[in-house]
Amino acid sequence: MIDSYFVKKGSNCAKRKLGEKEEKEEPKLKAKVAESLSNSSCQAASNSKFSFLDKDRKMDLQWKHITSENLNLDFVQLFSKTEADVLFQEAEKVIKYNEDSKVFVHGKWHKVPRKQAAYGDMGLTYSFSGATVAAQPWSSAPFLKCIGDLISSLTGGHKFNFVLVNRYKDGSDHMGEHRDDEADLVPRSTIASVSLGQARDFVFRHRDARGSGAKRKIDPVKFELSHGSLLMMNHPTNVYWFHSLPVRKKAICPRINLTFRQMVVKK
Ligand SMILES: O=C(O)CCC(=O)C(=O)O
Repeated sequence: MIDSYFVKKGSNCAKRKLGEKEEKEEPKLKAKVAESLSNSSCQAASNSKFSFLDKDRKMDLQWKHITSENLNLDFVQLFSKTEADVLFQEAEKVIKYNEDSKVFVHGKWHKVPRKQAAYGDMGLTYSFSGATVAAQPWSSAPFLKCIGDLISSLTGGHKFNFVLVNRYKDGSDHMGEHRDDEADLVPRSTIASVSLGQARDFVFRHRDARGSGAKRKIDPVKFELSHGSLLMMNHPTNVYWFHSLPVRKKAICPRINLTFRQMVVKK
């Protein structure tokens, strides 16, 4: 159970008790937000603290297209620092993480070196490396639905029915090299990855250029995922490229990553 969240003070993270400030400052606003976000389609009122998630909002975004052989990515700073802070704090308040998640990798069970949760349409699950994560309803964290809807609207209609949430408490938490190529995902669908909190390096490595038995030399593609950024991983990236979030001991603040996905709906 999370009872506090981190705020950035200069280059440090400071811990704040949940509700400490907002309860005193804006109880009316809080009630309004809860009301406006109480169903599963995003209904953030224009005067709420989530008004910047309005999917009809006009945004002047500076997209960067990142390519290499069969790598197809689009990157943008989607949210301002203030907006990303609001989202980070909301995530710290409402997201309920699964306890003690384990994955089966290289013939052994491993404790997941981060925390995980998922939200989405009713009944959806995501299975990878022997683990299955079930979606909690959008209504338990309605701002997530709003973020997904905003991304759909900004990117010409990619549909998302599921979001996987990964929380890295600091730079020792990480994600190993993998591809998102599970059968649960709609083939060729784009994955939209939103980063909140501590900036972390992200690395793509071509499948033919991994490890000591690499068949070819292809440079890895590395960049930083900043607070409030959006990375669109388009087909065929996940066929040819593995990605990872490596350990970074100097990263002292928590980070939350949201990957919006289109899952196959099983009849
Ligand atoms: O935290 C991240 O940015 C990595 C997320 C990721 O690789 C995944 O969800 O498959």
